[in-house]
Amino acid sequence: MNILLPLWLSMETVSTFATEAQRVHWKAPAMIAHEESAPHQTQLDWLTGLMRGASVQQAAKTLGEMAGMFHDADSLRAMDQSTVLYRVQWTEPVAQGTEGGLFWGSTIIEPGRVGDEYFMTHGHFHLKRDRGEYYGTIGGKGMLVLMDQDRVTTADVMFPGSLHFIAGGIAHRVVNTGDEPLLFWACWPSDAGHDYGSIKAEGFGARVLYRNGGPVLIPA
Ligand code: PAN
Ligand code: ZN
Repeated sequence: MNILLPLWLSMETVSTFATEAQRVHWKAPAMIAHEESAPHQTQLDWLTGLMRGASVQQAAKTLGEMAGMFHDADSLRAMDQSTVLYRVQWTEPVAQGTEGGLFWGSTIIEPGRVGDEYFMTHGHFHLKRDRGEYYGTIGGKGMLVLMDQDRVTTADVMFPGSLHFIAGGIAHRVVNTGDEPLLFWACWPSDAGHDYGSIKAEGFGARVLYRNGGPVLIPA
Protein backbone atom coordinates (compact mmCIF):
# COMPACT_ATOMS: atom_id res chain seq x y z
CA MET A 1 0.00 0.00 0.00
CA ASN A 2 2.77 2.43 0.99
CA ILE A 3 4.68 1.54 -2.15
CA LEU A 4 1.67 2.13 -4.39
CA LEU A 5 0.62 5.41 -2.84
CA PRO A 6 3.20 7.72 -4.46
CA LEU A 7 2.34 6.31 -7.89
CA TRP A 8 -1.35 6.80 -7.27
CA LEU A 9 -0.80 10.38 -6.15
CA SER A 10 1.31 11.16 -9.19
CA MET A 11 -1.42 9.71 -11.46
CA GLU A 12 -3.95 12.01 -9.83
CA THR A 13 -1.92 15.09 -10.63
CA VAL A 14 -2.42 14.71 -14.39
CA SER A 15 -5.76 15.31 -16.03
CA THR A 16 -5.46 12.27 -18.28
CA PHE A 17 -4.16 8.91 -17.07
CA ALA A 18 -0.69 9.49 -18.49
CA THR A 19 1.27 12.40 -19.90
CA GLU A 20 2.42 12.16 -23.49
CA ALA A 21 5.94 11.37 -22.25
CA GLN A 22 4.69 8.53 -20.03
CA ARG A 23 2.37 7.04 -22.63
CA VAL A 24 3.47 3.75 -24.14
CA HIS A 25 3.03 3.70 -27.89
CA TRP A 26 2.17 0.08 -28.58
CA LYS A 27 1.26 -1.01 -32.07
CA ALA A 28 -2.30 -2.29 -32.52
CA PRO A 29 -1.71 -3.21 -36.21
CA ALA A 30 0.26 -6.27 -35.09
CA MET A 31 -2.96 -7.67 -33.65
CA ILE A 32 -4.98 -6.79 -36.76
CA ALA A 33 -2.40 -8.42 -39.03
CA HIS A 34 -2.86 -11.75 -37.29
CA GLU A 35 -6.59 -11.84 -37.82
CA GLU A 36 -6.36 -14.32 -40.71
CA SER A 37 -4.43 -16.81 -38.62
CA ALA A 38 -6.69 -16.34 -35.61
CA PRO A 39 -10.20 -15.75 -37.01
CA HIS A 40 -11.74 -16.56 -33.65
CA GLN A 41 -10.04 -13.57 -32.12
CA THR A 42 -12.15 -10.50 -31.57
CA GLN A 43 -10.68 -7.04 -31.90
CA LEU A 44 -12.08 -3.76 -30.75
CA ASP A 45 -11.40 -0.13 -31.36
CA TRP A 46 -11.72 1.51 -27.96
CA LEU A 47 -12.51 4.97 -29.25
CA THR A 48 -15.07 4.22 -31.97
CA GLY A 49 -16.74 1.33 -30.16
CA LEU A 50 -16.39 -0.84 -33.27
CA MET A 51 -15.64 -4.54 -32.99
CA ARG A 52 -14.46 -6.99 -35.63
CA GLY A 53 -13.83 -10.68 -35.83
CA ALA A 54 -15.66 -13.83 -36.85
CA SER A 55 -17.66 -14.05 -33.65
CA VAL A 56 -18.91 -10.46 -33.62
CA GLN A 57 -22.68 -10.11 -33.91
CA GLN A 58 -24.58 -6.93 -34.64
CA ALA A 59 -28.06 -5.50 -34.57
CA ALA A 60 -29.66 -2.16 -35.31
CA LYS A 61 -32.88 -0.69 -33.96
CA THR A 62 -34.96 1.62 -36.14
CA LEU A 63 -37.55 4.21 -35.12
CA GLY A 64 -40.23 1.96 -36.59
CA GLU A 65 -39.26 -0.79 -34.14
CA MET A 66 -39.62 1.58 -31.20
CA ALA A 67 -43.36 2.25 -31.58
CA GLY A 68 -44.88 2.60 -28.13
CA MET A 69 -41.58 3.47 -26.46
CA PHE A 70 -41.72 7.24 -27.06
CA HIS A 71 -44.57 9.14 -25.44
CA ASP A 72 -45.32 11.35 -28.47
CA ALA A 73 -46.76 8.80 -30.91
CA ASP A 74 -47.77 11.49 -33.46
CA SER A 75 -44.25 12.86 -33.72
CA LEU A 76 -42.89 9.33 -34.08
CA ARG A 77 -45.33 8.52 -36.91
CA ALA A 78 -44.31 11.69 -38.78
CA MET A 79 -40.64 10.60 -38.87
CA ASP A 80 -38.86 8.25 -41.29
CA GLN A 81 -39.50 4.85 -39.72
CA SER A 82 -36.31 3.40 -41.21
CA THR A 83 -34.09 5.86 -39.30
CA VAL A 84 -31.55 3.86 -37.27
CA LEU A 85 -31.64 4.91 -33.61
CA TYR A 86 -28.84 2.73 -32.34
CA ARG A 87 -26.46 -0.07 -33.26
CA VAL A 88 -25.12 -2.81 -31.04
CA GLN A 89 -22.12 -5.08 -31.63
CA TRP A 90 -21.23 -7.86 -29.25
CA THR A 91 -19.40 -11.13 -28.86
CA GLU A 92 -20.66 -14.30 -27.21
CA PRO A 93 -17.61 -16.46 -26.50
CA VAL A 94 -19.87 -19.01 -24.81
CA ALA A 95 -23.45 -20.02 -25.57
CA GLN A 96 -26.33 -17.85 -24.33
CA GLY A 97 -27.45 -19.13 -20.95
CA THR A 98 -24.03 -20.43 -19.89
CA GLU A 99 -23.52 -19.85 -16.19
CA GLY A 100 -20.26 -18.09 -15.33
CA GLY A 101 -19.55 -16.63 -18.78
CA LEU A 102 -19.50 -13.01 -19.88
CA PHE A 103 -20.58 -11.17 -23.01
CA TRP A 104 -19.00 -7.96 -24.23
CA GLY A 105 -20.38 -5.34 -26.59
CA SER A 106 -20.77 -1.73 -27.62
CA THR A 107 -23.76 0.47 -28.35
CA ILE A 108 -23.82 3.61 -30.47
CA ILE A 109 -26.92 5.80 -30.11
CA GLU A 110 -27.55 8.54 -32.67
CA PRO A 111 -28.39 12.06 -31.48
CA GLY A 112 -31.93 13.30 -31.98
CA ARG A 113 -35.39 13.51 -30.49
CA VAL A 114 -38.91 12.26 -31.09
CA GLY A 115 -40.83 15.41 -30.18
CA ASP A 116 -39.34 16.41 -26.82
CA GLU A 117 -37.97 12.95 -25.98
CA TYR A 118 -34.33 12.13 -26.67
CA PHE A 119 -33.29 9.11 -28.75
CA MET A 120 -32.76 6.14 -26.44
CA THR A 121 -32.41 2.39 -26.25
CA HIS A 122 -35.44 0.15 -25.72
CA GLY A 123 -34.28 -0.79 -22.23
CA HIS A 124 -34.75 -4.05 -20.35
CA PHE A 125 -34.53 -6.00 -17.13
CA HIS A 126 -32.31 -9.06 -17.24
CA LEU A 127 -34.39 -12.23 -17.42
CA LYS A 128 -32.39 -13.61 -14.51
CA ARG A 129 -33.15 -10.70 -12.28
CA ASP A 130 -30.08 -10.94 -10.06
CA ARG A 131 -27.62 -10.51 -12.94
CA GLY A 132 -25.76 -7.18 -13.05
CA GLU A 133 -23.80 -5.38 -15.76
CA TYR A 134 -21.13 -2.76 -16.36
CA TYR A 135 -21.44 0.15 -18.79
CA GLY A 136 -18.47 2.40 -19.60
CA THR A 137 -18.94 5.53 -21.69
CA ILE A 138 -16.57 6.13 -24.60
CA GLY A 139 -17.93 9.32 -26.17
CA GLY A 140 -20.90 11.66 -26.20
CA LYS A 141 -23.29 12.70 -23.46
CA GLY A 142 -26.20 10.82 -22.02
CA MET A 143 -28.25 9.58 -19.14
CA LEU A 144 -28.47 6.01 -17.88
CA VAL A 145 -32.03 5.52 -16.65
CA LEU A 146 -32.31 2.92 -13.91
CA MET A 147 -35.53 1.45 -12.50
CA ASP A 148 -35.92 -0.98 -9.63
CA GLN A 149 -38.65 -3.60 -9.35
CA ASP A 150 -40.90 -1.13 -7.48
CA ARG A 151 -40.62 1.22 -10.50
CA VAL A 152 -38.49 3.72 -8.58
CA THR A 153 -36.56 5.42 -11.41
CA THR A 154 -33.31 7.42 -11.24
CA ALA A 155 -30.67 8.48 -13.76
CA ASP A 156 -26.87 8.64 -13.89
CA VAL A 157 -25.13 11.16 -16.13
CA MET A 158 -22.96 9.53 -18.81
CA PHE A 159 -19.84 11.24 -20.18
CA PRO A 160 -16.55 9.99 -21.69
CA GLY A 161 -14.92 7.85 -19.02
CA SER A 162 -17.97 7.43 -16.78
CA LEU A 163 -18.27 3.86 -15.47
CA HIS A 164 -21.65 2.52 -14.36
CA PHE A 165 -22.34 -0.59 -12.33
CA ILE A 166 -25.91 -1.74 -12.90
CA ALA A 167 -26.94 -3.97 -10.02
CA GLY A 168 -29.11 -7.06 -10.49
CA GLY A 169 -32.85 -6.40 -10.54
CA ILE A 170 -32.44 -2.96 -12.12
CA ALA A 171 -33.92 -2.17 -15.56
CA HIS A 172 -31.61 -0.04 -17.69
CA ARG A 173 -32.02 2.27 -20.67
CA VAL A 174 -29.56 4.75 -22.19
CA VAL A 175 -30.62 8.16 -23.52
CA ASN A 176 -28.45 10.30 -25.82
CA THR A 177 -28.80 13.86 -24.53
CA GLY A 178 -26.00 15.35 -26.67
CA ASP A 179 -25.53 16.51 -30.26
CA GLU A 180 -23.22 13.68 -31.28
CA PRO A 181 -23.40 9.87 -31.14
CA LEU A 182 -23.27 8.40 -27.63
CA LEU A 183 -20.97 5.36 -27.38
CA PHE A 184 -20.53 2.94 -24.51
CA TRP A 185 -19.07 -0.47 -23.79
CA ALA A 186 -21.03 -3.09 -21.86
CA CYS A 187 -20.15 -6.34 -20.11
CA TRP A 188 -22.90 -8.68 -18.87
CA PRO A 189 -23.26 -12.30 -17.74
CA SER A 190 -23.93 -14.86 -20.46
CA ASP A 191 -26.91 -16.24 -18.53
CA ALA A 192 -28.51 -12.82 -17.89
CA GLY A 193 -30.96 -12.88 -20.81
CA HIS A 194 -33.14 -9.88 -21.73
CA ASP A 195 -36.69 -9.18 -20.61
CA TYR A 196 -38.01 -6.55 -23.04
CA GLY A 197 -41.66 -7.45 -22.47
CA SER A 198 -41.95 -5.77 -19.06
CA ILE A 199 -40.67 -2.48 -20.51
CA LYS A 200 -42.91 -2.77 -23.56
CA ALA A 201 -45.90 -3.28 -21.29
CA GLU A 202 -45.19 -0.76 -18.55
CA GLY A 203 -42.29 1.45 -19.62
CA PHE A 204 -39.95 3.10 -17.13
CA GLY A 205 -41.12 5.22 -14.19
CA ALA A 206 -39.63 8.36 -15.76
CA ARG A 207 -38.63 9.78 -19.15
CA VAL A 208 -35.75 12.04 -20.18
CA LEU A 209 -37.34 15.03 -21.93
CA TYR A 210 -36.02 18.27 -23.42
CA ARG A 211 -37.00 21.15 -21.13
CA ASN A 212 -35.64 24.74 -21.13
CA GLY A 213 -32.68 23.84 -23.33
CA GLY A 214 -31.60 20.59 -21.70
CA PRO A 215 -32.53 17.10 -20.47
CA VAL A 216 -34.74 16.59 -17.42
CA LEU A 217 -35.87 13.31 -15.86
CA ILE A 218 -39.64 13.61 -15.60
CA PRO A 219 -41.97 11.06 -13.94
CA ALA A 220 -43.94 9.15 -16.61
C1 PAN B 1 -26.67 -3.73 -23.64
C2 PAN B 1 -27.96 -3.41 -24.43
C3 PAN B 1 -27.76 -2.45 -25.61
C4 PAN B 1 -29.06 -2.14 -26.36
O1 PAN B 1 -25.78 -4.45 -24.42
O2 PAN B 1 -28.52 -4.63 -24.87
O3 PAN B 1 -27.25 -1.24 -25.12
O4 PAN B 1 -30.13 -1.83 -25.50
P1 PAN B 1 -31.46 -2.72 -25.52
O5 PAN B 1 -31.03 -4.14 -25.33
O6 PAN B 1 -32.25 -2.22 -24.37
O7 PAN B 1 -32.11 -2.52 -26.85
C5 PAN B 1 -27.12 -4.49 -22.41
O8 PAN B 1 -27.63 -3.89 -21.50
N1 PAN B 1 -26.99 -5.83 -22.40
O9 PAN B 1 -27.45 -6.54 -21.36
ZN1 ZN C 1 -28.46 -5.30 -19.93
